[in-house]
Amino acid sequence: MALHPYDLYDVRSMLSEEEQAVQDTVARFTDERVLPIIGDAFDQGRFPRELIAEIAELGLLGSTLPEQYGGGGLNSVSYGLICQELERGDSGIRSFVSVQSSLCMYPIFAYGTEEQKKRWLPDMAAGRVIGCFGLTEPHGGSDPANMKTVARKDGGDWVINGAKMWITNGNLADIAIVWAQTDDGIQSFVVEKGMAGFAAQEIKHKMSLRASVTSSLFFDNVRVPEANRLPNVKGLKGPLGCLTQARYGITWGPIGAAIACLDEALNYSKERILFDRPLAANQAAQLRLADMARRITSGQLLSLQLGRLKDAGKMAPTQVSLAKWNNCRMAIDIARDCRDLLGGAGITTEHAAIRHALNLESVITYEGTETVHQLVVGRELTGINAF
Ligand code: TGC
Ligand code: FAD
Repeated sequence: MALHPYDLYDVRSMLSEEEQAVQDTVARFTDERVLPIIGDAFDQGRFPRELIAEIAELGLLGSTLPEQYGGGGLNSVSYGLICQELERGDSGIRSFVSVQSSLCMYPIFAYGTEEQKKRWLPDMAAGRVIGCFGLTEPHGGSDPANMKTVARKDGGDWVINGAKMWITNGNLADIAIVWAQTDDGIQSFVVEKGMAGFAAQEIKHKMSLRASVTSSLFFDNVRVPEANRLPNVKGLKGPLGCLTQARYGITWGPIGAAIACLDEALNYSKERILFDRPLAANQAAQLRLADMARRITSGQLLSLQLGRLKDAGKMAPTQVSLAKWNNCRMAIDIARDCRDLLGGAGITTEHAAIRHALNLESVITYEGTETVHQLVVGRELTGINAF
């Protein structure tokens, strides 16, 4: 029996019927709606916002949240498969869904009041309200504890001053989940578009995640009512708790990018005739392709087990760090190698490999750089904090 080239260990057979159905639905969306337009969108530096309504219609925003808030009640493995299939199209599309679901809807769900959940979550699930997540600041994203943005209590309101940088969806967003230092530790505030003193400025000249909006946010005495403070968490564990959710999804996403690249390189190398034989007939080429399949298989098994642990309530942040590190490294190495196997053809966005390789430069950096995740694992092993 022939094995599936992108699923050598038959991970698919370990999925429930519902998980398989979710994967098939999102795969179809990527094939039919994302792949035909994404090369041009990347060239033009444009996030395809025309897809938002369909993404929402498919239930991909807040898919794991309870139905009473507009969510789909899906399990974590299904959410992972959503991320994988979207990133097979482009990391920018997966980023949009990650930020909306894990970084914006999740904190409102986990740290907000019942009133706040009812106020924002159903509209966010429907794609009518878009969010962004402001944690990183210009002076150093790896160390968010050194936060300079402050929120000061003033009567019944809060007044926010500071700046955030590299914020996905910044200029698209209707609301921003903003983390700020207070007299009582780090807290989060829902800052609404149009509030006086709040501005977003798009970051241009990106060579990565070009089909995604990335912005700086500025807060100049922005007055936010107490009703917009998420009251149920204080301290760094608030934003880090959101990051654990998003990083979990990001362990799956790059598997999709890597599969897209391997698919392209396999097809190309079987058809490309060099020295009177297909490129794929050379041992050196097969070694490279086999190594890609080996690394994808390892990544798939890692994420699936992580998802099962998460669904069982047993997932530890260090396990997420290991998988985020492994799978981003796996995918960026594969994308670069596929780009090389395509020769000169690999340098244009007519083919996907270079777009994925460039996107993965962001994916390996955001949500904790590779080094940050290595140091988290190192700390777990040694008991010594090297940050
Ligand atoms: P530490 O001071 O030890 O811990 C503070 C508190 O947080 C708890 N905690 C966590 N909770 C949940 N999940 C985690 N992953 C957690 N890690 C720590 C911890 O238990 C403690 O709680 P408590 O109750 O004792 O106060 O902090 P640390 O030493 O662990 O943190 C250091 C470090 C470097 C790991 C952390 O600062 C870090 O992760 N830095 C990287 C920052 C980062 O990833 N930024 C991402 C910004 S968002 C983004 O990039 C979005 S891109 C999205 C897209 O487009 O897809
Ligand atoms: P720095 O923290 O300055 O790191 C620079 C280098 O130093 C890195 O190589 C790092 O690994 C290394 N380093 C750091 N600490 C150590 C150490 N102790 N030992 C050795 N080396 C170390 N943030 C948000 O809040 N919201 C978003 O929506 C968001 N979206 C993003 C979208 C894109 C496209 C990008 C590129 C970034 C996004 N980010 C977002 C920010 C992202 O999380 C940060 O870029 C990331 O956390 C790293 O921070 P930094 O860029 O300031 O790099």
